[in-house]
Amino acid sequence: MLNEKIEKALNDQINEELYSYYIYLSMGAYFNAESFDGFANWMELQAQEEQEHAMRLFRYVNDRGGRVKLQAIEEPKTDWNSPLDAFEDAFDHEQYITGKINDLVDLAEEENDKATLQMLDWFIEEQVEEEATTEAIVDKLNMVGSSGSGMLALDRELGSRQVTDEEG
Ligand code: OFO
Repeated sequence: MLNEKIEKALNDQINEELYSYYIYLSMGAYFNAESFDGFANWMELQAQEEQEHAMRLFRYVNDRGGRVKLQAIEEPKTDWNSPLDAFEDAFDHEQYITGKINDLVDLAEEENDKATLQMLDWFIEEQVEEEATTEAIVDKLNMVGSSGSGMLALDRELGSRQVTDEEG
């Protein structure tokens, strides 16, 4: 059985993950509108991953006899100045989410909830990957700068992202 504090914190994290889904979907819509189909593809797959993160927590709360209570999802930003601006926001967002996961770990330690700690191990690892991936794209966009051909090549590269078994 989950204690109330942990249950509330996990419900808040479900909301954070659904907001992540929303913000990446919104970035996907922005890229679609700007005809960057590859960037849009990458963001849509990223959004799907975030939905799966929310569902992992959703299932865990249910498995532990807790009660999932969905909350309103904050309206995401809809426009960015450039692909770099959007990916900088994505990298910042992932660092914010890492902080939230770390707070959850601290709470689970305080409450001596070993099952929650074990479940969160997956998220700790996932956040390392999420930060590394978004930071790498920010670095590439900085390298490309204002080069049109560089931007097209990067758009093509991100367009090749596919759903893999490790994702989610
Ligand atoms: Fe759920 O990892 Fe990104 O936000």
